[in-house]
Amino acid sequence: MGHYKSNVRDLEFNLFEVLGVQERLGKGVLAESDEETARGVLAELNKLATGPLAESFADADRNPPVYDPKTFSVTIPESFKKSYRQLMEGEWWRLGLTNDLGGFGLPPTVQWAASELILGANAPLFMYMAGPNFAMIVDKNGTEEQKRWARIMIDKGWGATMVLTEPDAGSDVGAGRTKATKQEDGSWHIDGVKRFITSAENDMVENIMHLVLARPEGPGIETKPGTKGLSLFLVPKFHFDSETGELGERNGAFVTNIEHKMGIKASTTCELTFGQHGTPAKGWLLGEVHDGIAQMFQVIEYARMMVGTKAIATLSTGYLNALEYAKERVQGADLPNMLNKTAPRVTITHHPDVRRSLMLQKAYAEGLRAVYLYTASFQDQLWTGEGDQKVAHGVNDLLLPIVKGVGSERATEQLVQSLQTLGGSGFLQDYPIEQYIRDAKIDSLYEGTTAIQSLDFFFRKIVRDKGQSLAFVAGEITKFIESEAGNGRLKNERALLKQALEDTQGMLGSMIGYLTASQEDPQSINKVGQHTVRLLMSVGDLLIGWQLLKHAEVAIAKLDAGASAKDVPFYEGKVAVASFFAKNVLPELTSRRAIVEAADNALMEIDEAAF
Ligand code: ST9
Ligand code: FAD
Repeated sequence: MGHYKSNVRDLEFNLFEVLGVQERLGKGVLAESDEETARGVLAELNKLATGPLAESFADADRNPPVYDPKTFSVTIPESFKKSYRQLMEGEWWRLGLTNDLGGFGLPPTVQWAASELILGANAPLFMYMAGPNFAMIVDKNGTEEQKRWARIMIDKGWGATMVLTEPDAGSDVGAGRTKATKQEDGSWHIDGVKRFITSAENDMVENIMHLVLARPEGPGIETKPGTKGLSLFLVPKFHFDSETGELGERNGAFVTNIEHKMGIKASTTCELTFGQHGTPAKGWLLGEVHDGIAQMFQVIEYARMMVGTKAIATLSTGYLNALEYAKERVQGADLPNMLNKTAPRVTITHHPDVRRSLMLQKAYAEGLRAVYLYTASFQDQLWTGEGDQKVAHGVNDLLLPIVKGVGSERATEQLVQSLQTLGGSGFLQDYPIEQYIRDAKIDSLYEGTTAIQSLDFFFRKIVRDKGQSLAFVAGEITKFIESEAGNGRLKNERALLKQALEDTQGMLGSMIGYLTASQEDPQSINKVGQHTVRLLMSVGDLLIGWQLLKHAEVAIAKLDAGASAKDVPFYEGKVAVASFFAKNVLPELTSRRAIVEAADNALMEIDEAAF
């Protein structure tokens, strides 16, 4: 068996027993798919993920890609190439595409559930495979000619990259200095150095299309500072025939270094230099409009969902590996027998602290899976055009920083607990968890750090939205609290959820107060900034608690109706984990609220020397 332990049962539970995705299938753009097709996709991909895709996971970590500065090229390890070939031959790159571009006709919920399997087995494979997804952005925003390029990118399986970051422009993308100068033939010459660019070089694809943010300049062009002054350029590694896609000369975008990293070593992280090695780096303005940051955010929104799902996928396999180990590892006696030196030794699942930790890992793994699939259910509405599009748009936007920010933070935190479950063995490379921790840490950093997610969440997704999307979600939670969910068995838990909702609303109320006060006292906004991550994580816990209880409601109904012997432990686990989370985590929100309500600016007044 490979390292990857998937959870298809839980994916199917979310899709078909909770979200009712099957009701959407068979109509409109989803006319070609039904429940059986969706289940079939998960089953087939699961075989590939747990087998051939997972196979190169450790090898590509121990024998990472090698960079050759003489040729600006990278050699990917053979084991990884083999996994990649199998993924491409299975045509899994069609998963996220719209029908007109050759997609499978599946909704985002099913796409993301399927993606979890690839991301959990070997995430860098998913990233290298993203070229066709990037082509969708080219198709959506491009000129007629660029739409043809999009088809070529897909047909030829080209790679693609998102190119924002520079040495002095990370979180602050608007500080980017890479410039673009218009040429007489309508193309642009790009000049600058970008860093940390994922998949910018590899020897698995014949060409790579870089989507580059640069600042246009030249006669008649108004140079604007910040992100609003950036435009998005298509810069291919090799020039190509616009009709046939046949490759031409090498373009002047060269990978001049790759980073040596803590994890996801199979994924190349490249310094990408434009126009500084004797060959101009030619680019073409996407759609012939200067709207770079908004266009790039179409990519970023997808990528943030992907990063969150990657983190959650890794957390889930970490938990399942820890669980398997715990069920077999015999150590010590039951606590009630602790003084009896001859008492029978038991598996560590008998120890209360191991149980506590495993149940918390399960809660975050399954709760966060529910949150990302709930988010995807709004993407389904956008995909099919059904339902209130304004609400779907707003709620999806609201939840993305939760999926990405909370998903990555909790994954990192709980994976450390998964390792702990294995004791000293967890520290060894004989088990996958140490690599999971190394590979998942990046998820709280790229695509906007957690602090950036929290600022986005508060200022853009709540304040700028006038709280409308948040009010919609709070309304859904309230309906659940006021329902009879659980047939009399979730009363206490629903009361705990009610308190958690009030606590989060209290936190938010205080922060809005600090923001309003900043009109008179500009420093007051720093009180908001000290607590945006706390708010993000708290809303995350609230949503997890709610989703787990919704799952418990479904599970109780199934148990009451007489579930099969195989399903009974699954449903009992759903009830247990929801109750555990409500009792053990949700009450923490009360103290977090008190902290926010008592906020002052003492932290901001401390002299730097005192740190
Ligand atoms: C990276 C890659 O880290 C890591 C992994 C790569 C894996 C690649 C492969 C997989 C991906 C495949 C994707 C394929 C695509 C498929 C698509 C299919 C459909 N939402 O607040 P302002 C926009 S890459 C939407 O003033 P500042 C908006 O236009 C590096 N739009 O910002 C706005 O204008 P307006 C990642 C948003 O203060 C404008 O920006 N780096 C959002 O100027 C200005 O907004 C980062 O993520 C949003 N949430 O700049 C950078 N927010 O207001 C992190 C902004 O008029 N830093 N816009 O609407 C930030 O996000 C900063 O907050 C900042 C601040 C740069 C936006
Ligand atoms: P900084 O922005 O310098 O942040 C440092 C610290 O300060 C962080 O803790 C951050 O949260 C905090 N901070 C910064 N600003 C604020 C603020 N305003 N408020 C509160 N806290 C703040 N980029 C691409 O363009 N394309 C890619 O494909 C890509 N892939 C990557 C792959 C890897 C492996 C890595 C490591 C990075 C990749 N990146 C990529 C870059 C990545 O998106 C950035 O590293 C990230 O956006 C953070 O920028 P930074 O590293 O410069 O950190």
